[in-house]
This record gives sequence, C-alpha cells and structure tokens, in this order.
Amino acid sequence: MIPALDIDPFCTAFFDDPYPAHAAMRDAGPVVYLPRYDIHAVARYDDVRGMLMDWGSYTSARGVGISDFAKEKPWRLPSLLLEADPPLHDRTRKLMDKVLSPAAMRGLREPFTTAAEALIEALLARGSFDAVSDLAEAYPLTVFPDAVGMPPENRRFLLPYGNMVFNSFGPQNAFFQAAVADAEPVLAWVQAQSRRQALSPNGFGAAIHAAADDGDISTGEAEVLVRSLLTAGVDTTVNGLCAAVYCLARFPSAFDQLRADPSLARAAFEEAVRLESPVQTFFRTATRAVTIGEETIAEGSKVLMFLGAANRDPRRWDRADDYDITRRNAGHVGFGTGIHGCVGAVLARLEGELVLGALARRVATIEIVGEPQRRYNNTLRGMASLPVRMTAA
Ligand code: 4MI
Repeated sequence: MIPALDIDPFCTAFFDDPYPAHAAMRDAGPVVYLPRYDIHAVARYDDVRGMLMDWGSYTSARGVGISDFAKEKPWRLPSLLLEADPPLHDRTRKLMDKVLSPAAMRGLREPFTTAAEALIEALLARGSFDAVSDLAEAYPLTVFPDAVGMPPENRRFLLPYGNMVFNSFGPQNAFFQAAVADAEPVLAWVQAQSRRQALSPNGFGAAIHAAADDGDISTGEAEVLVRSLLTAGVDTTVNGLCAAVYCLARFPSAFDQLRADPSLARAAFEEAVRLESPVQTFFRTATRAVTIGEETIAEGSKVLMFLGAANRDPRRWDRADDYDITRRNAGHVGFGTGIHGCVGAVLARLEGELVLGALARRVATIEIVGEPQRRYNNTLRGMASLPVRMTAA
C-alpha cells in the first residue's frame, strides 16, 4: 500500500512552512500518494535523485508540471529543453552547453564583478533597503539581460513572466490565476525578445540564433531556446540570491566565516541553494509501471519530486537544516541532476559568487529590520520583501 497523505503542497500554509510536511512525506515511505491532486510524490534524497537520473522511466516530454501534455494541450509551446526527452533534448542541450560554456562565463566575470561591487557599494550608502527588490532582483535584472543581449526597455517584464511560468507547473489555483491575469502583453513581449532582430550581435541570444545558420536548429527552434533563457534565467537567480542574503542574515557566524575568507563565496551561495532550494519541485510522468521501493505506480502517473525536501533529508545530510558554508554539499539537487541538470548553473554560480564576494569584502553586518514577506509561487521558494540594514566593513 502506498501511503496516502492529506497534504496540499500548493497552498499558503504549506509555503509558509513546508518542512513538517516534507518530513511527513519522507517518513511515510519512498513514494507517497497525494489524493487531493491524484499525484504521487517522492521526497527522500535517494528517490528524488534516482528519479532525476532515470529519464527513460520518468519522462519530461509530458510536461514537468501537474498537467499531462498527453491529455491536456500545453498553455505555451513546450520547451525544447525542459519539456523534451532524448534525442530531441540532447540536440538542443548540446547547443545550450556550448552557449553557456565555461569559456563564455570567463568573459562575463569582469563586467559581472563591476556590477556586483557597484551595487553593494550603493546599498551600503543607503544602509537600509529591501534585499529582494534592491539586491536579489536588481542584480540579475541588469547583468543577465545584458549577457543575453536584450535591449534596456521593459526588462522588468521578465519577473512577471517567470512568475507565470513557475506557477503554471502547479495546479490552476489562485496563485496561477493571479499570475496569468495580465499575461497578454508580457507573453507578446517575451515572444518579441526571442527574435533575432531584437538581440544584440554578441550575447547568448545571438549565439543561439547563430546555431540556426549552421543548420543545427531552425529559426523557430532558436526562438524557443532563447525563450528558455528568458524564462529560467531571472526568477531562479533572484530567489537564489535572496536565499543567500536570508541565510547570511540569520546565521551571523556563517557570515563571519565568509568575511574572514571571501574565497568561500561560491560555497556560501551553493549552500543557500541547498538549504532554501529556490526551485522546490518538478514533476515527471511514468512511461511504464515503475517500482519505487516496494511499491509500483502505474504508467502515466504524475510524480512530484520534492527537491527542497531531498536537500534537507536527514538520511543524507548531517544537521540538514543548518546553513554551513564549509560542509560538503556537492550532490544536492537544487539544480537538479542528470540530463536535465540546470544548464545555467554556471551562470547562477558566477552571479552568486560575485555578489557574495562583494558582501564578504565590503560589509560588516547584515541585519533583518522588518518582517520578511514570503512570495507565494507553485514552484519557487522566495520572498516578496526582506527589509535589511547593512553596515560597512
Ligand atoms: C529549472 S527552471 C526552467 C528551466 C527551463 C525552462 C524554464 C524554467 C524552459 O522554458 O526551458
């Protein structure tokens, strides 16, 4: 018998404090059933990781949200990366690996460093500010669209677009409805930004379109791949940076450690991604009857993978709920793993390293000075507001 649990992972109460429900799901067994949505779920580290690795048994092509593309028409053209299986996926992924290569990242280090230092300097001058809008959103909203090669106008549209897409992986609840309420102009804008003529000749966007010239992909496919960048490149890093500031503010001894050794910046960001898991969940769909532990789920079952629960599974992590910037956190699944493991992680880690590096060198204290407000989203864990005060070193 697969244990059935009365848990709603897409409601305010859950988002406010998901951890008791995570523990209940992990403790109930390797796989659980959530009757409220007629879905299965895995929350233990080993089972989440196993599912991420087994793309043959657990397809992404039927959607990585609750909706089964085999039964319901997708609300947007499916992603050629996220919502695709091999062989299609491997062709597009190889291209994106090239566009987001370590060599490409090296070229961004200098401008991204300048932007991070300027931002932290300006925030120190203000003293008090909102770590969400003024830091976690401000930084990616400048450096990322620059790197893609987008024009300066309307970049803030990237936030409502991300909010829409990440809500769409969940049920069509009030969060989703609110996110898509004024979708039309945002969707049109994103579509327009994906076209070659909208993109400067030396960014990631142009690099994707150049692959179309080589005949590797069609122009239409290039536009959908640029859309992947615009979808996945902002909200995720916003919530990653927000998580890092939130951790450093709540664990002052970790911040002291970081200040004493700024070369820990990359590790400190990684640990925030493990602990807060900005991307909390994704679905897969079983391609056949599959056995998890002792239990078998039917072909066509939607299975929700709790990345955030896996990243705090005490079966895998010592002091799982502690923010420890010197722990060995390799193997966390905050960026996923396997063939769909985050292709932009190199960029996210660069942004995280540079912002946290600037904090380490220039800031003495980070203090939360107002009530943090959570931002509710069916997939992302993050905040709407985090009032902080920083003092200079
Ligand atoms: C993991 S976040 C994410 C990744 C890819 C896409 C969207 C969101 C996409 O559209 O390809």
